[in-house]
Amino acid sequence: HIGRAILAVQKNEIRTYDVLDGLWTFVSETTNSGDVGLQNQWNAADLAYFDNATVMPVPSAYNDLGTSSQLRDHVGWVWYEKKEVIPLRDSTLRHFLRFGSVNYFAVVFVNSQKVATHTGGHLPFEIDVTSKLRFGAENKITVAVNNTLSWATIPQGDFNYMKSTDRNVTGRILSRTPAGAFKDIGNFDFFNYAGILRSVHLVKLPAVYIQNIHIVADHTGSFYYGVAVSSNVSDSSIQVKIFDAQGRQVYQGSGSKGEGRVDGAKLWWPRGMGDPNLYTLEIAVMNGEELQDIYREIFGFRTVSLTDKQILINEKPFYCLGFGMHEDFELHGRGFNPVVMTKDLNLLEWFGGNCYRTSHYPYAEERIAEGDRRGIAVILETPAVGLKGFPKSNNLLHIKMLEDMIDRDKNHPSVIAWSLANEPQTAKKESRNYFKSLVEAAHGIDKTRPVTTVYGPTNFDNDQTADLMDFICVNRYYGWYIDMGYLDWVNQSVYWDLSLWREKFGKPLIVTEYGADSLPGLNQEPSVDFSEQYQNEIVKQTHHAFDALRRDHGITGEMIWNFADFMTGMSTTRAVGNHKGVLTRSRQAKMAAYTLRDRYQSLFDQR
Ligand code: GCB
Repeated sequence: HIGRAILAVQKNEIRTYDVLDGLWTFVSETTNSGDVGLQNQWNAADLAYFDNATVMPVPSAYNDLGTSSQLRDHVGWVWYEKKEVIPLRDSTLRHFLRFGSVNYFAVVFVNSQKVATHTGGHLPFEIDVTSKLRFGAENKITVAVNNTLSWATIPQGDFNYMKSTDRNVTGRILSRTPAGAFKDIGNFDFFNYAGILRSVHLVKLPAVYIQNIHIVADHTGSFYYGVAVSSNVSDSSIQVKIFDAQGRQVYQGSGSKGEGRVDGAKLWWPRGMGDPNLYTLEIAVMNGEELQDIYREIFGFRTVSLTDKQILINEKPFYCLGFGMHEDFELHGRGFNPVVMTKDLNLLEWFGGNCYRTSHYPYAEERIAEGDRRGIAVILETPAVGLKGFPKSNNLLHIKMLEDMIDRDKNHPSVIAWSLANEPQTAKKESRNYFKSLVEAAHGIDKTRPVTTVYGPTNFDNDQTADLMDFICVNRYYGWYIDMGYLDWVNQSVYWDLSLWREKFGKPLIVTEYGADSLPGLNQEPSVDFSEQYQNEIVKQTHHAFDALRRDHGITGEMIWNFADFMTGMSTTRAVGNHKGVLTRSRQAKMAAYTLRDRYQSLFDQR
């Protein structure tokens, strides 16, 4: 019933879809209520008549849209319901319900019947619901969503009932916490936004339809492709064309796989190295003269390769001037919003940036496609942030998420690498086999992109996995988590630490995080922590180290943490979220933004 959603939705002469975004009926169970809704078959009821029924926009996180801390901090099930009339004229089409991202666990019902369950946020999934629909009538789509995190989820969280702290006080038993109290703490530094976070589509396809397309095109103009069709069709019925950006046909062929060459292919380059030239691969499935299905996939001719020091794009050194980011904004949280995406990417270009990492989960498909068009390189990361334990069951789930991610984004020229995880506890011996299997899985399905992991808690001498990676990413916070206040040590410490990683592994290295919190308008001269000046000085000092590393050892990129302030759970080190943004959460520049912009623009010009 359920499959990874591979191809992005597309409207064309054969394909169409309904967008199911908008206001859905919404009911929240009480926090951690067990499975009350499932047990009482709320899927068979009409949620709109529930006492606590309200509406919730899709796509959006629900957390910040209410007025109670209960909804914001909710742990457990919430229910969404949407009624949709499906036209009779569509009854010959196959219908797929496609979710861009539901965080974390989803149970989907159509007309009260369970059609699928799905585990994990940030990646799309689709369900063939054709046989469950009533054509020419109203249909009810119900989604139960659970955001509980545990050691078995990815990312991992610590779900714990509070241990008994009963004390006998002069004959009376007193407990510190109320009966049934528990904590669910995500093992990561961002708010666990939940709900239906990306668009929902009802995709309408013909009986015989294109399921998957893979295209690999390199800097010499050579390419090969593969097409999967839902039922067996003859090779001659699959027609293949390639068009350039002006719509001129540059290749024609047929068959479910093939290879060829486009003479004089214009290459895809990241910003600053050339134009991000794109091509269109058109796959048509014919039944004699009749067109059965057609799909147009955007791709680019480009090669990613490595030396011992550098990432090369089209055989030229690529230096990443980048950002760690988040999908995060006021009110809708991690819910997709094209307004925020557009502002973010425009600002990234304003800085002179050419690259970002999808810290700490795969970002929306729309954003990756914009990277293709703008020439912004992307390191795509799985949702595995902060792994502490490495059991087999997590490994299988992690591999599935990695494969789903690669299958979704394999044709994007802007995606230059796969990041397996952020800051796993890879000093543990058992992490080695765990990561070995991930590297093999990624290489097994995509031989054209390097694989990396972002290291934080480990060092060059105790990490058990870094040698398995094609290149290495390291997060370092000298002057903040280490040696707070000693700004004049930062340069030397950063140089010392990263040169050791470089020397030991002899692989390209990107510094994927460095930085400091600052509260906008908090000014202190001489600087103290949380002032704009302090953040600005850390950034400058770290840049001195980067210049020396570039000169002596070679590094292949730098990424500030973070592009913008973002929401987190409550903790003593966070004041209404993490303030390491060089932009505020509403995307206004702090002092350090100008330092970063000067640097990125001058390095950008030098290339
Ligand atoms: C890190 C994490 C990132 C945090 C950051 C911080 O190393 O990768 O998720 O937000 O540090 O600010 O502590």
